Amino acid sequence: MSELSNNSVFPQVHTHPKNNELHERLKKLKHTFFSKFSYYPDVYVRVPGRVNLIGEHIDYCGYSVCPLAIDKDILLAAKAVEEEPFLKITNLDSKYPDCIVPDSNFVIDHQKYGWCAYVLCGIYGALEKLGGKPVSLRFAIAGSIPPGAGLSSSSAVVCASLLATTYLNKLTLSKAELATMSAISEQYVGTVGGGMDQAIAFCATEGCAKHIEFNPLRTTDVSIPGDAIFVIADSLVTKNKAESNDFNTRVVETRLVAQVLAKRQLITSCVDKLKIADVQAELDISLEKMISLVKSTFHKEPYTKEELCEELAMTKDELSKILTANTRHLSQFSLYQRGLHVVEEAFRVQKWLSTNSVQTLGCLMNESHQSLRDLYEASHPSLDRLVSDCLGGGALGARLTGAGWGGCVVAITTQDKVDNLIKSLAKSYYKNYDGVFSEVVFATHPGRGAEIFTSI
Ligand code: NG1
Ligand code: MG
Repeated sequence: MSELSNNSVFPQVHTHPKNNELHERLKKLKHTFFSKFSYYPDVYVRVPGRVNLIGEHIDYCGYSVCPLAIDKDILLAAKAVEEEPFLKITNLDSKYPDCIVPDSNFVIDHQKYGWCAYVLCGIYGALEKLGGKPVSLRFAIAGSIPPGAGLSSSSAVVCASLLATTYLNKLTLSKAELATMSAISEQYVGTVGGGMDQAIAFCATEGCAKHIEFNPLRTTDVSIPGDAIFVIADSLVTKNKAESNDFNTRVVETRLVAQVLAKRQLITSCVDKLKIADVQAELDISLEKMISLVKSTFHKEPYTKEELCEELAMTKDELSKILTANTRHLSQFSLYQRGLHVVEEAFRVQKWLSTNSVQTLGCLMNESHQSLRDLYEASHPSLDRLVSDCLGGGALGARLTGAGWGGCVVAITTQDKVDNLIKSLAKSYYKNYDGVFSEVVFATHPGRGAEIFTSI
């Protein structure tokens, strides 16, 4: 078994996993596959979930982020077959119903396909790259990433599906290409996310966090300083991003921030999907200057469509092109708050990369959470309570991770204090919780990126 370098091309096939627990899970998947489809898989892929340490809600603005891969993952066993229907999918967890897709001209519809829409996104992304007729596919999936918890279970499914489909269709691609394709194809589910989740899924290095930069995608190992340990705690509030417009609302508000800044600063190359980082690059100024610029450009009251049309010298139809299908009806946009969060959070990433002090990292995480709560309005009362319980339990910092509105928090502590933090959470936030505690609160070990196995 080996890892894939960023520019290395698939297939780089590993025979079987060295890790026993993983081997056992893959064997179980193999047998389920056989009992379902009456033949054995050709290939197995494993794609990890992630926790984002700092840099939240800024990847889709073009700014860099710093996640690490966790050891919870999505496993997918796959086989190419010469028969109809085009696709059959099964999941080891019976909560997720099987799905059959007759031919490869499917339309991705989250309402119709439910969880399988994410599998279809990955297949669709791979088919876009493929000339000619694709092979029919049989997939069996098993996941250990809690869904809707901000640990990127959806992206892991998309990446696993895209990777298996490209492999079975004999496409040879680099990790960066696979990550970029997966990020684009996940958008077919209707949310206009950035590329963080797919980039860490493919490019993670064991033992390190990653600094991920976009346009073009670049990843650099970030060593975790001193004896720092990150603990993940699930608020148990789930959020399905594809079923609400909260996420896309934030994305379009940041696009509007970019448009207004560009207009005021007389930037002429204004495209519909202009990002805040593009404006900064055009102006060639520092993040400190961007922070002042946002503060001096926007008023704190929400902007109406009429005001934006006037500000941008646009018609309502032109303004609509900047919005998404599920945000076109909105009448108010909080530009000051969203813009300020983005540039200050990008600045926190910069400071994060230049410090080795665990205390400073903790402060940056606390500031990030406050900003996500107050400026970005992406928190939830339960997340705020969990963050405060983490700090009460001795963490040096804690923040919501992932898109928010539910899901997990990530806390930073040191090796000697990790047990006390976890015990204290058991007595505070989780005192009435009767599920498996170790599944909802756990220390992370930065894990490997996506892998392919051929013999189980
Ligand atoms: P979640 O909802 O946690 O999977 C989303 C986006 C990321 C990033 C974060 C917020 C997708 C697939 N993922 O993650 O790109 O924008 O929110 O930092 O849309
Ligand atoms: Mg997700």
